[in-house]
Amino acid sequence: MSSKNMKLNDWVSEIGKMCEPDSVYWCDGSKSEYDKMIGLMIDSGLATPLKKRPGSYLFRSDPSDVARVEDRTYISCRNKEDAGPTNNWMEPDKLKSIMKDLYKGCMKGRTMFVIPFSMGPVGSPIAKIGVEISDSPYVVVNMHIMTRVGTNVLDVLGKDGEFIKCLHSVGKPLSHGESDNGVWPCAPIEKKFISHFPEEDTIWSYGSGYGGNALLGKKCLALRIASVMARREGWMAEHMLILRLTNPAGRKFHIAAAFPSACGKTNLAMLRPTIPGWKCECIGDDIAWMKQGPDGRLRAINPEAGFFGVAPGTSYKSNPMAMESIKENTIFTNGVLTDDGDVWWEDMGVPCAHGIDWKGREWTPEKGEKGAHPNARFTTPATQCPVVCPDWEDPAGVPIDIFIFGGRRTSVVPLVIQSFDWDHGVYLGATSASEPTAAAFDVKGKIRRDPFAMLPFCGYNMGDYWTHWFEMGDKLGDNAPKIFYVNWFRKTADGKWLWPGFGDNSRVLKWMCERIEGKAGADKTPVGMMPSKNDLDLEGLNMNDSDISELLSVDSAKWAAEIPEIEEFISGFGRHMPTRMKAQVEKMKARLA
Ligand code: SAT
Ligand code: MN
Repeated sequence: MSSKNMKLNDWVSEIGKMCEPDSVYWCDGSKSEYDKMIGLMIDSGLATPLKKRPGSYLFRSDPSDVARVEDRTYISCRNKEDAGPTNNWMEPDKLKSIMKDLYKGCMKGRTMFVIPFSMGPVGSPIAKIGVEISDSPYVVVNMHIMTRVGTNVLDVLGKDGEFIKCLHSVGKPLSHGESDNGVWPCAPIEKKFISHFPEEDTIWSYGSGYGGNALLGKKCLALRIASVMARREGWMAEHMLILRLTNPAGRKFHIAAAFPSACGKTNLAMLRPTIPGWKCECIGDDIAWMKQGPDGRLRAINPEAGFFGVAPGTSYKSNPMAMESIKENTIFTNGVLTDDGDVWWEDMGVPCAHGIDWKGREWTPEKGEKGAHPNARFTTPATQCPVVCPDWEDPAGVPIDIFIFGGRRTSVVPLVIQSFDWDHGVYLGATSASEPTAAAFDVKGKIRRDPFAMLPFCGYNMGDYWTHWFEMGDKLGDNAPKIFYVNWFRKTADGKWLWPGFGDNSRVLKWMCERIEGKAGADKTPVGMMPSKNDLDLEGLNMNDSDISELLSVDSAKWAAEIPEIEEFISGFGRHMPTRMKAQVEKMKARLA
């Protein structure tokens, strides 16, 4: 088979010559194709059917291949400065020559899959088409869930449509007749490369089969490459969830929110409000593409079609809607296989006395090691989420009213702030920060700044990205969403959580909606507009007055103490740092003085 698009056909044959697969297969996105791929992987010992969950399978990856590899991720453009100080860079010709040597014959013994996919509803004016070439059937089935794969994509592409070229290989050729034999195929870490060529709308990934390293529609296309396209074309590609909140009077509000990892983003995306009469529906849990619509408002789509969520910590308490979503037709990677044929992970809210751990070994809790990898994942279709918004696939997108940024701070930062204006909101997004977690990339004791939660995902100079944000504000004018900053993680001096979180976060969202309607009050503080205790709906929470005051307090001295570090951080972008950002820091200093 081939397509009507000569550029695509030429590229497929060029890659075929370089990678030397045994055969080439064009994916049609059908259920039978999905089942066939799963069958292949059951035969090669990579997939285990789960008796307890219809249509669901467990995979175990290689211990060297369990997460995105940021130090092997490159933005490869002609000028190093265009990649900026937050990205790894290599000169495109040099990187391509290194990778061509790796790609040479790398698909021997395997099938090369050609996966045409749409990010966003097929044919939406905000959607983009990609084609991933991969030698991994695991990638094919995950792409089936996470994107829209199918021949209808080729129809939209037509004879001369544009597409983003995504090349992927696990980097593990097989000799004739050899099988993977239950061993997750990948290459050693020093041969892994996740490379982006934003000037050519091209992605080359080698050596990893896991998540965002291999499912190239997600972080590689929908964020790194799309962020560059968005700047070029005047729209926004953001690391944001999208949700719809409907108030008791039936008014709909649309919220897009960016959080760094470990802040409960997927939980918020599937929020169950605890306040009576309010309804929340999920449109997306990870990525938002937004364009100004004909009415001047910012319209958002979720470019993805599924959720690739972190399993550990997901429970009926933390995220009941995710638990409901993954009851069937779900791919699990790196969880525990239980004796009765189910999957399990830490903090799932149910016990597991014995099973096979993510490394394939006998496991009991007494072993003192985690049974599931902390980055174990579920891949599940968005349609299976009981609170998926009926308009989640509206090609026109939903009009965004509110942007939320946030981070994980046990002190200093109050529950919620509204920005004074757009520019101040951009400052809040750019300086969003979390305290270090146990994760390897965190430096002990040092606050980690993750601007707009885009640090690992912005495909160009972060300073220019801030300029793009300021300019989007100018373009949107009065139609621009209002910007808020939240912190669900504040603690008392003796280490007690001050805020219940989860469904009660709806109380904070309610205040935001009422601010939009001009109904709720706010006090001016040096760091932004803030609710007083009477502005927030705290009914039924039983919080004591001193906890509420602490949660809503601003200590100017502590904020001022962080300014030198913020100045150092933003000055790291040199001449790319927008003067409007510098102006925000000066204003902040003056307000705190
Ligand atoms: O592996 S993904 O990049 O898809 C998810 C993540 O690490 O944020
Ligand atoms: Mn993410």
